[in-house]
Amino acid sequence: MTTAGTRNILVLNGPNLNLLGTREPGIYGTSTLADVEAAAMAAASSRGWSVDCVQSNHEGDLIDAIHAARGTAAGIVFNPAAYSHTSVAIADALSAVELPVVEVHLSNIHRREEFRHHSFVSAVASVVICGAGISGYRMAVEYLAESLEPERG
Ligand code: CA2
Repeated sequence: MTTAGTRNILVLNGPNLNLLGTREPGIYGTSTLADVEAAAMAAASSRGWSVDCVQSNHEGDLIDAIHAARGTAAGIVFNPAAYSHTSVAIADALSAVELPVVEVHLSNIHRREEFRHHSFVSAVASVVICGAGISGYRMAVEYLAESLEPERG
């Protein structure tokens, strides 16, 4: 069951993802951030859940959004973008709020440059989805909704 009846998921996107669909379509596809958020919202609402969508290019703002999720969300779908590979502070914030986290990457980070192969967030995530493009967000929402309400199947 969800805590305090919160059937809400924070969908959090990190730096430069506001540019989605405008550059590098060969790596990230042609969907925009609005498309990503709409896909997550559709997946949630079809299961009776809602989403709060936040994107920031600033590490501290992402940390504040993670802290704020405590009490407003039952889980977090998070593409930390480049901060995945650099930010112990973000990993610590996720650890502190004790919410289930699904880390999502549009691209398969393991097929790319070596510096993208390690993610500090993966160590505190329940699930990691990478390489599925925008579908990864839908899968992440489905996982959280189903794992937080297993009796609903
Ligand atoms: O594959 C992913 O989703 C990434 O998290 C995307 C990050 C990258 O640093 C990670 O290694 C993998 C980059 C997001 C930048 O997004 C852009 C989108 C369009 C144009 C330029 C950047």
